[in-house]
Amino acid sequence: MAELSAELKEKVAISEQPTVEQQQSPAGENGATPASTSSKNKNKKKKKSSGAAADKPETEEKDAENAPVKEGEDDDEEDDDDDENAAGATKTATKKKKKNKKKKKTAQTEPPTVPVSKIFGNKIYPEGEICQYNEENLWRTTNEEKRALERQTFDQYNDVRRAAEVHRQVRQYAKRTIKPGMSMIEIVEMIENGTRNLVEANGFESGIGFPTGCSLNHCAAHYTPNAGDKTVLQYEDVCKIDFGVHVGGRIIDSAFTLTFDPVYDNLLAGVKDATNTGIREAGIDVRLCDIGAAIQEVMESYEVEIEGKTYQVKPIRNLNGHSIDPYKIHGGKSVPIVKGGDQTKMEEGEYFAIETFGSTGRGFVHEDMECSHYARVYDAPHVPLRLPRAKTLLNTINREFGTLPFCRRYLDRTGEQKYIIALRNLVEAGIVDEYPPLVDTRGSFTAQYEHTIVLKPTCKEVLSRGDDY
Ligand SMILES: [Co+2]
Repeated sequence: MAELSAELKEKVAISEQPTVEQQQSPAGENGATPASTSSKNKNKKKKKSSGAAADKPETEEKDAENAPVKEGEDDDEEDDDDDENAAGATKTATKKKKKNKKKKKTAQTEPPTVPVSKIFGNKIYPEGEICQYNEENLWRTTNEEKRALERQTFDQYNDVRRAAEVHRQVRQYAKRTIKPGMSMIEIVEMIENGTRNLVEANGFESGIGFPTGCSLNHCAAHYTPNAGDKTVLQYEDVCKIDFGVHVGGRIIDSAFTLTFDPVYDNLLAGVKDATNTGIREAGIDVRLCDIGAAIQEVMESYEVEIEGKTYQVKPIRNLNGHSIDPYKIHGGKSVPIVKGGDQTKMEEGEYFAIETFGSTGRGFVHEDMECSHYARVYDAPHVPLRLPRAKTLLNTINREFGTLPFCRRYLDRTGEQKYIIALRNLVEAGIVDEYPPLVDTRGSFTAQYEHTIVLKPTCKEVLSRGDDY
């Protein structure tokens, strides 16, 4: 879920200059994925993407015979294996077989309904991508004190890894299932039902982290359908799927862009490369402004040709990544995606959503369209509410969502009805914040990629990394 720059939040006079006509591509029946190479457009790319960070397939489809062996943390297991190896090959084979049988995993269904806690019977969830710190922090890798600190925090990491595994399984199902012709409501409900089932949604213990964004085309962020929205996904749409999963308030915030027309391939490639650049640059004592500068340089090295017009991919300069605190999606630090940001540093133990947005428009968003996203203000002042309806609505929000963002559809599920005026009262009283859709110029196209990382004492972990992105 994107963070809007505070200093740019005031409404600015926007000249609504259409930059490109809506794509006129023939509605094709082929659901070509963005992975297919686009030969028809000369997608120039000045800079070579290293892509190194994206390549590790640490989240393979779970083989039923493969116990979820963890590296490093699961010391007992490692030791056992060593003993076996010492004991000789034959013995090792028999013992291993037995062991695997005991730990045989339950397979996931299609659509996904099996909680990941049933798939990982030992309740140890897979690590994300592990990245070593660079030079000045390399000492951390082997430092005993830092290693001990990390072991003490294992349960917290294991919780958020469970959320990450849910995110991977749900999004991979969504990617192979979402097709043009589906309504936006069908799409978000598919993702939300999958999330609730796989994370065993249960009050504040575990559940959805924030509303499922499915922003289209020039809308970059914070659109999810409200009840009655008839919007249907089109072949030529550029759809940002941004959804959250939490366990114990530890939120995974991760997003990707879904397209069917290969004409957008280089827009997506540029944004993916930019996000991976931000992830690569992130580290303890790294200045946030330096991350923004690196992201901008990579993003702007891409060009995309749409309808005969070439666009340099622009970062949307008033959208940011952000730190994440427990039950608090926007934790207080912003990760810019252009140069010139502030010099605050990242610190040990912090969680960050590294997200970048690229656009063929102005590279600047403003609020537009009907609002769907809301969240109680984290440290809201106590305001006496005169209207009983606003009071009961606030009780519902406190009971169901606490400080986690929610949308109108989630309020509908709680049985709340005719709450629009009461909701507006809460916004005006400063108790609830609204997050309206954020759009660039009409006719432009925007893309997004996002991962959640944690700066552990000895290494950086890209929690939501999968073999898809
Ligand atoms: Co976010």
